[in-house]
Amino acid sequence: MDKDKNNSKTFYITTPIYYPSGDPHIGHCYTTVACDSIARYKRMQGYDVMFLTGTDEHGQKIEQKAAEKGVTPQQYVDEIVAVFKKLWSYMNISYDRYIRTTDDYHVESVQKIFRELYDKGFIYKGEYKGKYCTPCESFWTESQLDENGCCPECHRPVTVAREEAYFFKMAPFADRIEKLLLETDYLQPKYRAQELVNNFIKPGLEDLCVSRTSFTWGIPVDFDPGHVVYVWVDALSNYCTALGYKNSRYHDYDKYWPADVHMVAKDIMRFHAIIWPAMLMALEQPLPKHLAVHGWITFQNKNGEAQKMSKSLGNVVDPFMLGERYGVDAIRYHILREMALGADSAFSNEIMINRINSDLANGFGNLVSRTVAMADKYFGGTLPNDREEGDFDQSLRDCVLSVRGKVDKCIDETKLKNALEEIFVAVDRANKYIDETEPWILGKDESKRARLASVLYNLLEAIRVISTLLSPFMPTAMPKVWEQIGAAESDISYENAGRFDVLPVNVTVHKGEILFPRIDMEKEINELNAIIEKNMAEAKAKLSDAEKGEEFVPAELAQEISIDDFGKADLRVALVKSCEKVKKSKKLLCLQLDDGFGGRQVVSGIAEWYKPEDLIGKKIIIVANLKPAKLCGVESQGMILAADTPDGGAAVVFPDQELPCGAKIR
Ligand code: ME8
Repeated sequence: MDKDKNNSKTFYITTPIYYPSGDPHIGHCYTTVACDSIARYKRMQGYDVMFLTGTDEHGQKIEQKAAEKGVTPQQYVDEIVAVFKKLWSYMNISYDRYIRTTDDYHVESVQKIFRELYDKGFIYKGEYKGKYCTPCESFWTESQLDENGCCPECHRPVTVAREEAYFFKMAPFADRIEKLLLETDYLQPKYRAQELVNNFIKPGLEDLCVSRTSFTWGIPVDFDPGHVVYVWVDALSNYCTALGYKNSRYHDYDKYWPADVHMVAKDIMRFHAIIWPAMLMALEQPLPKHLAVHGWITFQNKNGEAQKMSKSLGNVVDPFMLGERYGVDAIRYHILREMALGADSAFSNEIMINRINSDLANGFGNLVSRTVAMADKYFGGTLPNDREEGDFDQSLRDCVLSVRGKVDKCIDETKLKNALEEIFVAVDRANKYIDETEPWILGKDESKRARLASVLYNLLEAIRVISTLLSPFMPTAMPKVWEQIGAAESDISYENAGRFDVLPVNVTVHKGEILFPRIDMEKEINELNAIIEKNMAEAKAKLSDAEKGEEFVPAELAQEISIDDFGKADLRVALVKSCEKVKKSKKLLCLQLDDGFGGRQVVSGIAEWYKPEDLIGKKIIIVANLKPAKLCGVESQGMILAADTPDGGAAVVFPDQELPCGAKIR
């Protein structure tokens, strides 16, 4: 079935529907800003675009969170959905439709979908027994669990679940899905296809549990009370129901389906790459054209390590706060420019500020302000009619006019980082053109006025093309650029981004505010670090012991040993007499100890978590009979005991401080 295009080109793009189980963060922003930029670009190209986002509001996790807060699940999700919508409006997200899985029309459609799959024999009743991860709302088979027997996605412990349930048969679709993944360009990036086939299809696709009886916050299976539809059938259907599939709320299904792009992060790739196509095959509906999978935005802590963003660690980057400080477009630019399709990207305040300063303040912002200021200074704002072509003009034009085609290709491949890189090649070329043509020297010579006018006009034209192509990515700032360079609305179009000599010959510029002010790195970093540290401390204090346990996944237990084996380790109490950092190492401290046997020196990799003064005068525990070793050239006679902490750090074990030095620990 082909889209009914009504003589116009259509384009349908979706974000995942997000769980309203906590406030949105910079990770949610990434997918949404990326889809928004593509949607805006496609609109600019003349497509009739449908851009869908929304919230996935059912499931056990929401039910539990609402109960903890003492509100109904509906009240709970209503409150958080309002924050999501506020953020999207703040980030200038131009979605065309917002679906909530609690909307009546969606509920109606999902019930019909469930029944159709049942009537066709693809859904049957059985008993589910398996490993279930509550936070991820996912069942896993034994072979899929991680090396610690935990959830392969979030690495938290799983529970054994057994209950009557409906199942969706996957086997009939295995061959077609394998072909879809390996032989078409459905999955982007393609290299993930083989991994999916090896991990899930080759071992034999298992039937999918599609109903639950252990909680009630879900869409009821209308022909079997007590069962609610298991989240993935409910959630994935949203992409169709939002267009009016099996409901009468909307009537755009024939127009927009199949989707051109579903964009998701790798955590939910499996569901979109295998289960969703299988459901559509069973319903005899066309398959989406592309599934674009990106990596995680992790948080880079001050030791440079990447951490998962987690509310309970307090390291969740708040997009409202960043937008207030640096402007929404600078944030949009930064996250799009850093994230390569497929790979993870660590969010770092330093990288963000460097990026804003170098690309936006010094690169593009400076290009605009210098050009406008010179047009103002030398011609009172309005360029004269005289022109004189010169060296470098053609090279500037060629470079600027080559950008649109390259960006088109990147957009079609959902490679937004590359699209921005291509545009910034033209920004650099234009800045170089200023250095080459030296307009400040031309300005001193009355006989060079025509040449100066040409140089400034060419720069204004370059800025017009660049800002048009940047506008889908930075929709708030670019209209301010157009105002400054004197571009009329008709000058700013996709067609005109492929042409030069569009602005009127005697265009008038208007000096305006600085588009992207330079950020004082040191001051900002100190302030941002203080905010994060405060959040982390608050989050830690807020956690109940149970939650701390939930976050922390202990390392796997080592192989069993005998008491004799243990007896071989000689553990002793020792006093830290002095301590200093090992030169040339960020991680090592060198400790001088009183071990009750004349003293010794131990080197320990705890400098990231302890300053020397935290340890001096404290009693600790050492492995006293460990063979000496050299660390960074410094001899270590033994090691000190420390425990893993939930945030990936180490905590030194302090014994009773009254114990004498040399006391043996058994
Ligand atoms: O999975 N980095 O919802 P969800 C990058 N309801 N992207 C991130 C991110 C991060 N740190 N954190 C979240 C669900 N995302 C289901 C989806 S779809 C039918 C149902 C983005 O709220 C990313 O797009 O956990 C990821 O796929 C999505 O949020 C998951 O959001």
